Amino acid sequence: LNEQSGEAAAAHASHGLATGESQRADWTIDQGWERYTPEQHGVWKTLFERQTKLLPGRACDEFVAGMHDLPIGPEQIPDFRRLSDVLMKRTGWQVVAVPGLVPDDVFFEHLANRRFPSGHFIRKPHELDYLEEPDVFHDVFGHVPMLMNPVIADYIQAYGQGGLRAQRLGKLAHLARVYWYTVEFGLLKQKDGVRIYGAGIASSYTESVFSLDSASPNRLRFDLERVMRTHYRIDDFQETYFVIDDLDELLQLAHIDFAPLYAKLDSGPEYQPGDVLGSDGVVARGDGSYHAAKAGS
Ligand code: HBI
Ligand code: FE
Repeated sequence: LNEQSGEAAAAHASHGLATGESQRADWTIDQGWERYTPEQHGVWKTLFERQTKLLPGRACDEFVAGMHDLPIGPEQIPDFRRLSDVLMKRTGWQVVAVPGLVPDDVFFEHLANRRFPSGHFIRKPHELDYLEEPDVFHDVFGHVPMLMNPVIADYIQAYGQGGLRAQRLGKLAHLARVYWYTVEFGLLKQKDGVRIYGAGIASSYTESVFSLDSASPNRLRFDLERVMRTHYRIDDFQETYFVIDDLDELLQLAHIDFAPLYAKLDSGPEYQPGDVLGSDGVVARGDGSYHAAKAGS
């Protein structure tokens, strides 16, 4: 979840293991569902309720449908065993618990085998709007509903397989940008307007509003090579969101041989997060006011 290597990030994962918990070679642990305290379930409830109020008319139809069919509700942090039972029947995916960020190769290996690694911990009451590592609210509320969709299910598996290849070719940074601008921060054009499908947006109260309603960010048509050349922000709202026409556009990506593209990326420009190019399909050009105000203050 980081433009540097997940390796470095995982090394200072701050959410340690409770006594008696043990980590397997693939970094998975027991979720320890019985160990969540009433306060922790309460943080989930706060996050769940405010996000559920916000998402109608903002999240894409596939997100809403996935959420509807899963055992996810306000009262308790979901039990991964019950989520996996439903997911497995629908798309063959499972949710496995990890202590936080895991090394890139470990992450990809899980995805390639249709296991979604989810942080088992939940953010503290004073961190509701910002945290560095993916917790159970981001991973389960943000990602798991989309994994109920067969297209996303295949796309994320392909990302895992592609990640292992990209690592061998030294092109991981470029591939990670595709994940970032689709699975995490993607927007989708629906008949009735632009909607959210990215988990980083869908699990964020403030960015759910910013990404769709603010005049500040650019909303540009997704283009694979363009995205692979584009840096992203990990510490603040995105300056640019890339919009796809439908989820099938992602499935096509899963079938492209990236090797020739990686070779092409060895030369040519890199773009900054806020750049708009003459060749871009502009859905909405942002005025950049949000980040400009921050830079000036
Ligand atoms: N680990 N648990 C977890 N979740 C992620 O989203 C994640 C990770 N490790 C590495 C990683 N993401 C990214 O850096 C890769 O997608 C490149
Ligand atoms: Fe994520």
